[in-house]
Amino acid sequence: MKIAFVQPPPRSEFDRHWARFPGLGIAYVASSLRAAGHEIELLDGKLDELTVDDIVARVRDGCPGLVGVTCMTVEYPRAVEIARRIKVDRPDVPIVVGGAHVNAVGAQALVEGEAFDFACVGEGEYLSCELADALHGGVDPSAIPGLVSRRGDEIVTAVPRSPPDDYDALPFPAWDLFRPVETLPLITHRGCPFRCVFCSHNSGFRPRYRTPANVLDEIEQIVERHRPHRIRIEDETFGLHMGRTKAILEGIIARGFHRRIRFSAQTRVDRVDEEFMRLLKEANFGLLELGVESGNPDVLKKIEKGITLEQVERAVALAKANGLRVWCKFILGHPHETHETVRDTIDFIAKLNPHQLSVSIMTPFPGTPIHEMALRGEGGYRLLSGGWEDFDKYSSGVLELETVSLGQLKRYQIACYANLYLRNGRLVELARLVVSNRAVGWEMLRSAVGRTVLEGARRLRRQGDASPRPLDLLPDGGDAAAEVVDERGDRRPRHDDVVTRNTLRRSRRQQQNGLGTEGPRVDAGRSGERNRGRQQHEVKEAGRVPQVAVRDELE
Ligand code: B12
Ligand code: SF4
Repeated sequence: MKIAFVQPPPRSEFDRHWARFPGLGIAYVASSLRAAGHEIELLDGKLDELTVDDIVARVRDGCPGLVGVTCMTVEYPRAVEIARRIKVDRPDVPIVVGGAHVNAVGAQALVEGEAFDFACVGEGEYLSCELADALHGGVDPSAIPGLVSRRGDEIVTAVPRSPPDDYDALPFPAWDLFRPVETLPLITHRGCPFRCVFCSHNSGFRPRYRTPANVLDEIEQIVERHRPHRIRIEDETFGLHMGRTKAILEGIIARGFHRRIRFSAQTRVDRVDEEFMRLLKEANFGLLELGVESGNPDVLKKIEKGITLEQVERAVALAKANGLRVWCKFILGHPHETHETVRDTIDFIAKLNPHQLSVSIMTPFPGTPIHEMALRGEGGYRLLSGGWEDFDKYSSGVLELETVSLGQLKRYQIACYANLYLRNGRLVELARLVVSNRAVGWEMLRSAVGRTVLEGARRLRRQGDASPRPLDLLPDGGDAAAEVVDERGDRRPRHDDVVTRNTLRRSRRQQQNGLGTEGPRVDAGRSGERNRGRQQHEVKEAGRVPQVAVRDELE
């Protein structure tokens, strides 16, 4: 069967910044499908700069028997738009959606995306082959584990899919389908057992490993066939199983890959030691990414990061002493964050003086404890937007705190970067950074200024009144302390802040469709295998469209 895979095009400068990295998930799914005898056409809106129109035209002309779309949360609205447009020309072509967003929301991906016929919840290598075979053979695919299917007005969720038993058995990602790039991703294990409250756990909690020999064979294939400048190890924590990690590093050195290609990786500051750093350097890992998140010890405890500031300082010092470049990543807007804790972070960044820095704003990705806190107004949070397109953690407009407004968070975000370079006398580097990232920098600045002006205007209008209080956004009708405020430039706020009763509106839509409103709660529980199972089971039992947990497109 001919299958078209769609990578949605970028929407913003922030998206464009990431668009140079190819998608590992679809590269894996495509290679499994190809190994099973299917023909793959890649429609890459990022690397090939295809527009939505281009993608729709290519599907119309190419007549695939199945279209697969991948998306993270921020990309989901774009994915929905593409599917809807494809269905206008080709109502007969089945469309399956997968990726981090779908793994988190499950059946809801079909509730909100009416043009999707199927959703893949979990890993897609085997599921996609089973789906393609079923469709090819005219068999009903709805019992395929991990699959959510639309059957008329009904959404059917099959039992959850367990991850593969043997990751060494998967064919290597199909990079030949992609345009050649400077950096290719590689993953040596999936799953992270830690419990940071903001993390999506897209690959689940239980770590599943490939053998070092299998990883090294993939590196060899990449070096021989695709010749990128760098391999970026995408493991969430490269040092998770240190014995195995060191075996991979020693293998890289023993097989001479370190002389042919550069590497980078990310890990936790508590999963490093002197020997690991030395091996990284020897194996030609130029850059080590470390998730630090906050410069305040109490905040680190609240977010269950499980690390201390001392461990951070030690890891950064060890990396620098071994000649590695260090890239530290922070988040502003943690639960109960205050101006003081943010200032601690700003100071800590300057003290650490990493070579590279990323500072994002807390974004409540579905399936995370932060998402649930935001919905309930816990942690001092106020939910500002329910639109998935706002779920970009660098330009995020989704959350603010009662104590620190979004405008302030955005200004602090810029201050973190400025302070790092200015306080450490790195003026030339700062100038270079500003020039080379001017599009993203400009968008960041524009967004901070825009939000600050908006907040100033609101304060004047309100003359000190509090924002309208939360409505029952949770599907169980509970007293959710959350509000949805439309602040996007193209639409006018209804009152001071627009509070949207999306459940009400959705209920109305469901009533019109004769589906009733008392569906089970599909809460965006953690995307770990256990909760995924619970969600799906509930939907299946009720056999009808579930109520939706939160968001809305703010008509
Ligand atoms: C590599 C990576 C990137 C890379 C490459 C992204 C890419 N296009 O693949 C880069 C650096 C570009 C990146 C960028 C971003 N990322 Co990122 N990234 C990751 C990381 C570390 C690994 C992803 C990966 O390759 N996993 C391994 C593969 C095998 O798994 P997979 O992608 O889920 O794919 C499997 C299934 O989902 C499924 N599948 C996927 N697509 C499809 C499609 C079909 C049709 C089917 C059937 C199945 C299927 O099958 C695949 C194989 O099993 C994850 C963390 C993680 N563990 O997932 C974060 C993660 C995916 N990223 C995340 C985020 C938030 C982002 C950003 C949005 C950050 C931001 N700016 O806010 C940007 C995206 C910008 C944009 N618009 O593109 C979040 C996503 C959360 C969410 N709900 O959206 C994650 C989960 C990190 C986290 N812990 O929160 N990212
Ligand atoms: S943030 Fe990193 S360490 Fe924490 S749970 Fe997520 S992947 Fe694991």
